[in-house]
Amino acid sequence: MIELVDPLRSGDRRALARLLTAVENERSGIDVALAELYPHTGHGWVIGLTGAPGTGKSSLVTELAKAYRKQGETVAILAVDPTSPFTGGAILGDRIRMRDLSGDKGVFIRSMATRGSLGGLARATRDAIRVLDAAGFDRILVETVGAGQSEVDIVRAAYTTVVIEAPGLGDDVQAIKAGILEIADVLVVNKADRPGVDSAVKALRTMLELGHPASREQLVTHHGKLVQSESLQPQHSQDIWIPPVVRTVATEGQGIDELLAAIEDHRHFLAEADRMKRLEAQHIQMELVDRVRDALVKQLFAGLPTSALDDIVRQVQSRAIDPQTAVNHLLAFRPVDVAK
Ligand SMILES: Nc1nc2c(ncn2[C@@H]2O[C@H](COP(=O)(O)OP(=O)(O)O)[C@@H](O)[C@H]2O)c(=O)[nH]1
Ligand SMILES: [Mg+2]
Repeated sequence: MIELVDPLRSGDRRALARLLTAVENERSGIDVALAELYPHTGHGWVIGLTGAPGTGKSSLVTELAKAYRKQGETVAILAVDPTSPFTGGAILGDRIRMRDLSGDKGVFIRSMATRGSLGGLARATRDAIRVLDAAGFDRILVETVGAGQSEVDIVRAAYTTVVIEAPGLGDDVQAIKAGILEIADVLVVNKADRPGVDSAVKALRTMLELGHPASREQLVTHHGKLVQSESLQPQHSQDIWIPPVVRTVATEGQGIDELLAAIEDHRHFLAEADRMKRLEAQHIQMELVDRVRDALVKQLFAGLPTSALDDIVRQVQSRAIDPQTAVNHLLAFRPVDVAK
């Protein structure tokens, strides 16, 4: 794997594709390659785009990519689908949608599906973004289906998070809005050619007004549980960013300039007063917590014979011990216990 890093850095697309496959499949040797390319990351602007299926994410991503290309910037698109165990039909639709981009050497499109746990996907997404970043792309667009946890995970990797809504998708959308607002840096109401767009925009604006500044502070507090460092907390009230609401018709390229401008405004906001540094520090801390958690779980279970686990399960089942006591036993378990 490590021999792919130099070709990756000099623009070799096959090396890029192979490294991404290795990330996705958690191939051995990928950690060494990721360590090698890490110093070359931190340059591309990572934009997360999330929203319910059918809101027009892929269409918008395509339009954004075209616009960035016009400005002479290179673009990588990573479509992450936590709901699909394989890259199937939806991606075919995306291929057709994104065909305007095909043949352009300044664009790279890749989709990634769930393999194993959601946690595994979050990790693979972060690593894939780093590979694309080290490959030198100016803009990295990450599309994820709005499926709860994945939205939150994308925030941990993206600098600017765009949440996409569309009118007429039903009331369940309404219910998740409050949660979605907390992660949005830019809100898009796509399908502005459809009826109901005015009320959708109005509803969002109302929720934003109700939610500010409290909801943004909640987000920080929520992060604060993981991230205890003082320096990561907002220093001033002007640290609060109010997400703009942008109307678009992705299929006709309408509102794309406004969306581009909103993303750029957010980028400038982060560039001021060390905000970017603090955001990145937050991301790194959360990532380290995730990785340590994964590593400890793996380490613990690797050292635990199946018989010992079976035994503890039986004890819980027979009500001899409760689950938390069982966890304490598991945590205190040493391989030497078996030898005796
Ligand atoms: N009327 C209308 N249809 C749109 C618009 N944007 C996307 N669509 C259509 O909505 C469907 C879903 O779009 P897609 O980009 O695949 O959504 P995704 O599932 O969020 O990625 C496709 O048939 C698009 O052509 C829009 O602004 N107006
Ligand atoms: Mg899509």
